[in-house]
Amino acid sequence: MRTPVRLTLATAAIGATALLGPTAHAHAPTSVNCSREFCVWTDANFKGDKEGFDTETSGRDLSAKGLDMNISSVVNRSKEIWCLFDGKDFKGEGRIIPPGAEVDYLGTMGFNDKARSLKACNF
Ligand SMILES: [Ca+2]
Repeated sequence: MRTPVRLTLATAAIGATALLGPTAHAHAPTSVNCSREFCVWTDANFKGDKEGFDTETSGRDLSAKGLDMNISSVVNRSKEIWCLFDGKDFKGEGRIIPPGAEVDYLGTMGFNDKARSLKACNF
């Protein structure tokens, strides 16, 4: 009886992988809606890999998402102020991204590929 059970489990795993399809990214796909939340891209002009954040998924460790020192554009469609930091754990030099801001190239703020952590920050 054990062998048929194992075969069933293996089939289920393969099915789940196939469902992700060729466009799946290496990191887990975001569940954040970029029309309402804070989103970042690895390239300028909102291109490249995308990741969304809400106040519960603030990126203390951006390296886990492959974003460490790689973010080049951001959009803040949340109602909160977001802050980018060039150090881990919200330390170092920072940049403020107010609600409604669309920054197509962080280099204009002197911050291209510099962010190592980010969060919604209230002053
Ligand atoms: Ca980049």
